[in-house]
Amino acid sequence: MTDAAHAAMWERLDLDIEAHDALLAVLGKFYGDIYLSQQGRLKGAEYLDFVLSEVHGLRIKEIQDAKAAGKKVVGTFCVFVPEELTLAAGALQVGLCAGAKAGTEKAETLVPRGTCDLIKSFVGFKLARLCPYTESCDLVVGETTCDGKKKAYEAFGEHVNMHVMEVPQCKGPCDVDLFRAELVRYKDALEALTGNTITAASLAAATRRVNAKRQALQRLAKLRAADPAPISGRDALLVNQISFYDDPDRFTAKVNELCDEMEARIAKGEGVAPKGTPRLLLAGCPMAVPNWKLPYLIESSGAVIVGEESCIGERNTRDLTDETPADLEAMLDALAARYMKIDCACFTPNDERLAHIAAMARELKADGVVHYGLLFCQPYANEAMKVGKAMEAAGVPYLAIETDYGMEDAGQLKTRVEAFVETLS
Ligand code: BJ8
Repeated sequence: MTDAAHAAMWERLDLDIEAHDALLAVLGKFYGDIYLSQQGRLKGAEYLDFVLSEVHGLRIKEIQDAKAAGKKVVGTFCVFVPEELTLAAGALQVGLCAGAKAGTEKAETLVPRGTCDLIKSFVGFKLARLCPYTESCDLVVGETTCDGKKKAYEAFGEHVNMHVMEVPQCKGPCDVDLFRAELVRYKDALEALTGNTITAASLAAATRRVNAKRQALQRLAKLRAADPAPISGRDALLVNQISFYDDPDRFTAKVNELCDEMEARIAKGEGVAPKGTPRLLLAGCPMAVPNWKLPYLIESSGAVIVGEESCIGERNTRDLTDETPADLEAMLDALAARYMKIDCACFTPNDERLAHIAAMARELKADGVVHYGLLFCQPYANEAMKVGKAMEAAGVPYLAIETDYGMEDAGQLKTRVEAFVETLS
């Protein structure tokens, strides 16, 4: 696509062209500094570079073409929204979580200042007309997870066509029933939006596609147990970030190709950092594109990240949906069972998350755990303390970091990370 074709498409989406150009320029520079400067990247990373370079270009064109062919586009902010149902209705699903400071002043006219940057970012991107994904959506799906999000959706819903799913806060049998009922309500909303009926056959096919994507990501996650690490944490995070935007089948094929290359690299004993480089597991809040600050600071401080315990990581890919049910009702049961395993900090109690972090640290041979909390995020700030105690009990060195999308604290964070890495060397 030419620059002129891109610009025409963005104009049709009513983006603020000047501000959008400035955003892409900053993003390009940031990506160059953080990604293209890496040594020993996999050949398959060229695909990641291409997708990122076209994240507001070719992928948006594909989405616009699909819309012109009659498809509907659904935007989401949370891994509780089942892509299986969206695909079964013949719609496209895209992640709208935003990982950059944008339109903050405008966002603070809709949500309080003391709101996490993830929320302010998606509100800011909308109000400042900067996100072609948001502008492509026919329906935006929110969810009642943390208080910040559920209240923000009330205000956000004045600007987009919105459906909010209720996610329970506990995991008893009545909570599973509640979420099962919410799946039916979402299914009804999708059918009304698309005019398509979700059948057992369409849901079975969609479940296989989504499972295949998660299996490819699981395969990649497991290969990171090798020492030396076959892929940088930055590239692995990018793979997970792209999973929310890319065409699911193409993405699955590309991740499997990347895994083939990683296996060949492991067989040769090669990696992105020398054997013995301190290995860290990153746990906590999700890191949406282009939130790469902390991974960059860690990997430029002499350590390598070997796993992400987050929704843009294993919390989203750990569990598959049972493919054995043959009728629609049993398939919805299977979906409810699968999604209610997600160990988001919005649940109480949420002790399984502590066990998952300890197991990941063990399996990935991590030398330490870094907990990332977004400033003003209560659920993960509370759990950061519990994770610290659990890691102490497990004898795993631990560092808790709270930060936002700004760069003001980068120097101070780097000093803390370097000191932590030093103790592991
Ligand atoms: S399932 S982690 S994607 S809710 S950082 S907005 S929690 S104040 S993102 Fe999440 Fe779904 Fe849970 Fe995952 Fe609130 Fe915290 Fe902000 Fe957060």
